[in-house]
Amino acid sequence: MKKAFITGITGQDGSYLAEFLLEKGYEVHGMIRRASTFNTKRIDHLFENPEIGNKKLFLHYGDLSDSSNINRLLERIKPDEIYNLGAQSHVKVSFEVPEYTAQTDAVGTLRILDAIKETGIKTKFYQASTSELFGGIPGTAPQSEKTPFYPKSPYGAAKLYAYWITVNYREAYNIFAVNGILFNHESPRRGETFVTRKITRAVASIIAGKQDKLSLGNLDAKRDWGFAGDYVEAMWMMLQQEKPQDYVIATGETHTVREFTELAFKEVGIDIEWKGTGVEEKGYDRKTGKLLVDVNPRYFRPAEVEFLWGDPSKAERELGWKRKVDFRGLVKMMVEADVKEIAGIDLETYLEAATDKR
Ligand code: NDP
Ligand code: GDR
Repeated sequence: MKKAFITGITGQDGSYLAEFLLEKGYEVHGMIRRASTFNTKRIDHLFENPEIGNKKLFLHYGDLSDSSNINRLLERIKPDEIYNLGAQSHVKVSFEVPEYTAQTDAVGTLRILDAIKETGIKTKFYQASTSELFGGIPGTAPQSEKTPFYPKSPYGAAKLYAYWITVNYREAYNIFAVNGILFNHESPRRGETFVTRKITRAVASIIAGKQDKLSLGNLDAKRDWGFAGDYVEAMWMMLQQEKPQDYVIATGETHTVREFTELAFKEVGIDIEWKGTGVEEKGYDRKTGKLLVDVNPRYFRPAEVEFLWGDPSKAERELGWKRKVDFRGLVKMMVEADVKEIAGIDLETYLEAATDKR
């Protein structure tokens, strides 16, 4: 039985990857941080299965800032594959905590690579690199493995170091280490402060009568949004290759934040009216079925990545990877899940009831 070690197992991708690897018959070890509240919500369901919890899935306390712990864990577990998904992953937050972001996202990656080198364990290493490396410079899209980097945030700069130190340890010490340069990927498990989930939660909260207003930042930013469940498969595929190489993973489509918002609200029959900054009016008008969305500079970033559009052709050609969920399907999946969770109703049932009222 192969053993995998995942940092960031409690996050969106970590939870999907753990499921995927368990399904493939792996023994999965995950690093979790000690927190004052429960932080294992995304993987609790796995522990409920008596065949998995503490038989095939094991959690270990640790932190990417703690080298001695990382060394000890790797020496003890001796994983066949390491997936470094742990990170301070919020771009806007990285402007507020740049040093911490560098410690975790940049030096944290070095700590694992150096632990591999020093302990001499035979393992393969996956680094969660990102489309934020590209910075969305005009004229560079669609972005591929050959596109020059130009990070626009402390997060992007930290991930740039992590990218290059991964390449460097591969070349210098012959470690099987790869970068997956993943474009934005989302799911019903997406963190609630990322824009897609903020929007789909707002859809559900508004129809449930728990929220009236929605404020967003840059509506014109373009992102290549895919489904996280599809993307974790690509991570695994990269580690099954003969030679370690870096790959872009994306859908090859790009959409604005505005389009995502309109599509998400359309799923529940709400039309949007866009307003400028400082709109004081009530957001959702139940009589007209219209929602006023305002732009709040609070959500702007000191520097912005305006345009991301990935070219996944190398991964499609060499890994045989292909995304299964398209943009529409992703929006619908997220709206459905949040409507169920927050409004406590199936989307279909809600829509039927709404049609009956009309
Ligand atoms: P999440 O924010 O959902 O998860 C981040 C994980 O990292 C959590 O498990 C978190 O633990 C853990 N973590 C944070 N800080 C530390 C630390 N100091 N030591 C150990 N663990 C830590 O991110 P995603 O799942 O969305 O992303 C996974 C990885 O992929 C990240 O590295 C991200 O930067 C990168 N990425 C993500 C993309 C996306 O669109 N989702 C695209 C490209 C790259 P806790 O639960 O305790 O907070
Ligand atoms: P991103 O994701 O920065 O691309 O990083 P996020 O969802 O935070 O932002 C996407 C775009 O939407 C704009 N935006 C807003 N963003 C947030 N969070 N909240 C808002 O209210 C809002 N309004 C508009 C942003 O300005 C931005 O342009 C994600 C993370 O998962 C990273 O870890 C990962 O590396 C990249 O995707 C690829």
